[in-house]
Amino acid sequence: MSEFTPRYLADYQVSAFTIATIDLTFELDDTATKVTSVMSVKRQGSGNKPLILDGEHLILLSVKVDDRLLSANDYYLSDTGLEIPVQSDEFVLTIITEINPRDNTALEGLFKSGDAFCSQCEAEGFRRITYYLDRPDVMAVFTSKVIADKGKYPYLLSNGNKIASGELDNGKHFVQWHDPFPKPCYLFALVAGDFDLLQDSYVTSENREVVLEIFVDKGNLAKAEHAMASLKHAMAWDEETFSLAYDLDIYMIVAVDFFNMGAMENKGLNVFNSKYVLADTESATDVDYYNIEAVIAHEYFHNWTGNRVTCRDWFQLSLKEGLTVFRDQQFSGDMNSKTVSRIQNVRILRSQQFAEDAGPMAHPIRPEKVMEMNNFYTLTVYEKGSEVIRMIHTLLGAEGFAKGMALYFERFDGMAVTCDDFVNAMADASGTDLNQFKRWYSQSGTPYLKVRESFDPQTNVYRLTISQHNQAGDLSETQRCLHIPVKIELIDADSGIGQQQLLELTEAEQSWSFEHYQAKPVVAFLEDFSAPVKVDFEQTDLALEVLMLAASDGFCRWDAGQKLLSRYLHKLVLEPGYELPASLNTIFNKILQQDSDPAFTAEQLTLPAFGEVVDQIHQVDPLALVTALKTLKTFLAEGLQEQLAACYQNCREKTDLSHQQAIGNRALKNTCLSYLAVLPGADAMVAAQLGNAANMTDTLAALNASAVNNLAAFDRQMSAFESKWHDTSLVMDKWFTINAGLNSEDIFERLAALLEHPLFCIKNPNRARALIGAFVSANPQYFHCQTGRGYQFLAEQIKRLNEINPQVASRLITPLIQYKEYDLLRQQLMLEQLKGLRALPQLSKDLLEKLDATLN
Ligand code: 0A1
Ligand code: ZN
Repeated sequence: MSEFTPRYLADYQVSAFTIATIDLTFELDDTATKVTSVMSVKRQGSGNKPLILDGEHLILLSVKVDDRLLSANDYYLSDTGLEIPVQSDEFVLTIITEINPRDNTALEGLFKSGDAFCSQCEAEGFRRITYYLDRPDVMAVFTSKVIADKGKYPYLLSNGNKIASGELDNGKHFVQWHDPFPKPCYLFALVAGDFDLLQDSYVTSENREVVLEIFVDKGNLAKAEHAMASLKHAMAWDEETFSLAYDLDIYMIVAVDFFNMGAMENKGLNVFNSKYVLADTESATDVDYYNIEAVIAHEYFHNWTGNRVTCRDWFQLSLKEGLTVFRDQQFSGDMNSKTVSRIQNVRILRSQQFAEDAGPMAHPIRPEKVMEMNNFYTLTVYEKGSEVIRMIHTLLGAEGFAKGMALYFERFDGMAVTCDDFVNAMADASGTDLNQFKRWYSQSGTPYLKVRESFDPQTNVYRLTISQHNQAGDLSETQRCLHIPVKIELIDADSGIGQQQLLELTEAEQSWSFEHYQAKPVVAFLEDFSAPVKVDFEQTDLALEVLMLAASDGFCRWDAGQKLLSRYLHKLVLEPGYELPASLNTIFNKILQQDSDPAFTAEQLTLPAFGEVVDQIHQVDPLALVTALKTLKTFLAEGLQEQLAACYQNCREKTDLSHQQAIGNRALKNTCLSYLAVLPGADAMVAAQLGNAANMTDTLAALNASAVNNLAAFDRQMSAFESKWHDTSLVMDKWFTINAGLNSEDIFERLAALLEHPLFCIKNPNRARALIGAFVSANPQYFHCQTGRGYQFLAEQIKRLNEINPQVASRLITPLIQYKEYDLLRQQLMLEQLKGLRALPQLSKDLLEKLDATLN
């Protein structure tokens, strides 16, 4: 049970004991909360194994087996748990512990978020509350009584339905909750505080009347409206799409300021990072609104995919996360532009997940070895996991997939199961063989496809050959052929008519022939990004331009443009004086003039992100890439200045737009602004937008343009913004982020001052990420500067966070452990910092796992 030993999927064993019910009582206190836990425990199987409970950072006050109070000689206590050598097969275990929520800066278990008490138990936080079998396959019925001062904590919340409440002595009160659904302890939640409450209701398709409650900090009631509307949309969508209705009489959401992740799906009581709840047009951007809708839906969808059917063990995390991300992506696509939503998914995958899959922490979507589970809430498990589910959806079709979902719930409702169980349900319900497909669950790395084409004008036959490869080049013994759905469209060069087809690649190399073509067709490859792969397909500029305008699939139209832009970025990196062709301006002018959804046009005009291109160029010099991006942007801005200005003006003048149209219009307008702002004399334009902005989207776009181009008025503009918003925490996060992206030589002095700013608080994960994380991801020019100062800055902050909040520290280290993506100079500078961190005396398990994977 040593703290630093890895665990292996192959070692899974059924628990020696189960817990059918747990009755908890919390006597809340900032530094000495008393937790009484009464459990009915039962041995599973034969033998007389001892009961080994997990527990960390706990003070044990007493242990009782049935009526017998144990003495210290009756059990073994360690830093990680409590071992009780019991003989009986069935008994009542009563444990009393004491915990210190105030000093819990790791934000796992029970902690204080501002004035409120709040819990976070996934993955293994419940063991910081009491001794327990902290594993997802132990499912118990929870009853929880919360006792606290009534004045300070008028709301006492936990999972399920309220069954009792009352007054106590000394100004205290209590509320008792009962959750009828057996659940693993990672879904337990407790919140106590003084909030404003937004109430609503929803009648499910099964005619259940559900009370909906959103708890927010006082004064923020109006900012919860969008979250509430999103919740109701999600509830209706899941009924319509998968016939899944909500199952309790109450659904509660609490927004807190101190939270490591986005949100948590605790049964009936979701806890949210306030960033994913609070919004009004003045203080939140269009992207914030979109993300709130997506995260609210994600957590709601977990009620079925995660809570009703949960994971057998943590290696199966993608069972619930990949599936739930897929569900929230489908929902977002239905609620907004499908194509633009899909483009956003792919951007994240390509710029971040591909790098993770090529780095030292690469793992299959179902990892096989884990030291710190919190390190595996990754883009791979979530985003690639969702792509894997999407491929099943593509192979089975929407109907086959829905049947698979129905069978999955029929078989496994109320159980803790595996990824294989899910895939088997999909296969059985649809009659599809998914055995080879299952390899996606055990192979890491991004596969890439080599595509070759030939056309025979004699026979009019067009032939497409696709081969699959892994990162290392060829498929090795351990990396076997995957089952890959490849959606294509063959576009007839003359008529522009397309023929769509789903190809199933299952071998190392396969060819397909298409007849009756008068001339070689143009191929839109991997429509809708039908598989999470890289593609090596040499298409001419001309072919890409045809695709940009004529492919039926919006994703392919966008992707062709990205490929064209990446091609020229590549050339600029390798040959800095490279002269860009005028044809680029011609085609992007056509894009600008097309009569298309403005949100989509904005995506087509947006250059590939730094991270996307890093992934495409071997050991890239990051500053050469920064320069290439600037050169390309300036080239397009100069070449299209008039048209961009006209489009900008046109967007500004548009009124009478629907809500959705207005969002697209702003996206296009602000994309134009980001080009125009690189040209001399942009100051007035940026200042005018800032002066006239009626919403946060326009304000931030202007401030960002000011920061990226280091405009003269930057400091003045930021001061004015700060004066206006200093009391609004989520907006001040944005202020820190814009500051971190400033393209100015004195950035390190500025960062030092920002760390000392009265509103900077490293213990608040949002704030830490807003400054440190934003500098690292949005300011490549200085993060990667030749002196290594950027890396040093990051390492210093990670060192501080290692002791305060290991999860946040561990996420921030990502760019350093991916050091092999960069040139040798950066590699050496990053390694220096990594080695320094490895030598820290009190290294957390989170950082240790990543550093050892990187340095060994
Ligand atoms: N299950 C949540 C994500 C989550 C995971 C871990 C946490 O703390 C370590 C918190 C939240 C989700 O997918 O939304
Ligand atoms: Zn999730």
